[in-house]
Amino acid sequence: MPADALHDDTALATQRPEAMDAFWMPFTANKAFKARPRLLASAQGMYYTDVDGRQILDGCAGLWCVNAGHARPRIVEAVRRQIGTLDFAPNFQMSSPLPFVLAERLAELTPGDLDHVFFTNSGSEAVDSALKIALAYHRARGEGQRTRLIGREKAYHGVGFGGISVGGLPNNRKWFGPGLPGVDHLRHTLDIERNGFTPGLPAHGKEWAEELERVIALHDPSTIAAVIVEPISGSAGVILPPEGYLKRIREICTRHGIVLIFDEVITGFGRVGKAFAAQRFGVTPDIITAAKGITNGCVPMGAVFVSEDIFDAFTHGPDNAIDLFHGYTYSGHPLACAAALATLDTYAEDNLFEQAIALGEVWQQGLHALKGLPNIIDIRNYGLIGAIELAPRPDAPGVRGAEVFTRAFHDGQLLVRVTGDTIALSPPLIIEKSHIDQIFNVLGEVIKATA
Ligand code: PXG
Repeated sequence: MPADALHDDTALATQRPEAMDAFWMPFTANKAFKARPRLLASAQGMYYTDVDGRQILDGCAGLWCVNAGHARPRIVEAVRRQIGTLDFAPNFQMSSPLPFVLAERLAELTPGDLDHVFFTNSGSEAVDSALKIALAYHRARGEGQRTRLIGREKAYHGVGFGGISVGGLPNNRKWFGPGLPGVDHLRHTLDIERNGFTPGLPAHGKEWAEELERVIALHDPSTIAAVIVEPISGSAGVILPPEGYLKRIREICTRHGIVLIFDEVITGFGRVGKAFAAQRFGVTPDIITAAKGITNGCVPMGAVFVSEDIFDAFTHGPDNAIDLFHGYTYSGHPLACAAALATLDTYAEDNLFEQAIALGEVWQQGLHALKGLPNIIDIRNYGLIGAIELAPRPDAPGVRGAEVFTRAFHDGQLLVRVTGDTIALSPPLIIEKSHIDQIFNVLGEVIKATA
């Protein structure tokens, strides 16, 4: 038998599989999915093609990650070439050229002096790495009593034990025991009553930043290591920072010597019109976590960017002492580095970081034109992010949202994200006006058709 008859990759990847039992799908209602699967076979630009040959408009850049659109030639070629050149290289006391080249390139994009990069393979790992770095930083400076971490309600910081501990989504926490000790939470900033249907940043809610002073005082400032926030919460259904809120959080952290971490896994790499949301909001944290768009989603990679001050705290030991007892087999993987470098080139060539501002107005208008359709209780947007919040059915929260999501896919050939009863949108940054019209036409029809 010829070798390719044994293993025809194209056929395997593009046809409905014979059995679907063994793959335990993440964050999925496995029974419902397997009863009516949605299987994507290929992708190009703004569109997926599913296994039935239907074109599906990608309204969420895969999972908030394919910011440059699918199958960009430069990225495809770079990964193809890299795997045949150097498939793996260890990064513990060894390395290869690529992570150094990539780190320098990334440091040019980050705000302030966040010029040192620790590589991970996902956003969850980036978050857990950032929390560990914050704790170790204080200890390295002789402030080892700073062990408390502060997150927020409704936050999503991935699924590691650190991430779910500082995260604020009850379903992601309640199944898994008590989590890290010494964690406290601020309230979230969603306030539909005061801010409902506001285009862009909400006007009300800056005062919630003052809660941080209260929580810090309760525990004593000298015990707090870090505060972690998503500049915009994505997974909880797009929760925006009220005007002035992040600046205030920054001021309070600075006053008390607390490390401020921005989790930019979603907001990084052009999603809001700059490389990072920190730059768009004019607030510089001490650490940024990133992932997703760093490789345009095509090879897993995450990163932690740290300030000069934090990095310096680790470099005072003898030259042969390991400065951080932390790392992953695949930190700085050559394939991910090659993908990331080609991704950064693609972003630059096409000026993609500017798109979310250039198209922001059209996006905002299209989205807010849905106001008035049945069951819509709020619409939120910033950069190329959007959310439509639907009223939950009294007896069945989440079902209306799930129906809109499945109808959009099966009837409207549109991929969106759903979380509870909120439809979230984050299209590739190569989106054009015609796609924007298509997204909101389909969603309008689907929402009208969903009781
Ligand atoms: N932090 C933030 C802010 C995220 O949005 C993570 C950390 C974890 O990244 P990894 O790579 O470990 O998944 C995320 C991930 C959704 C959705 O539809 C969002 C994420 C992942 C899956 C689905 O909202 N964000």
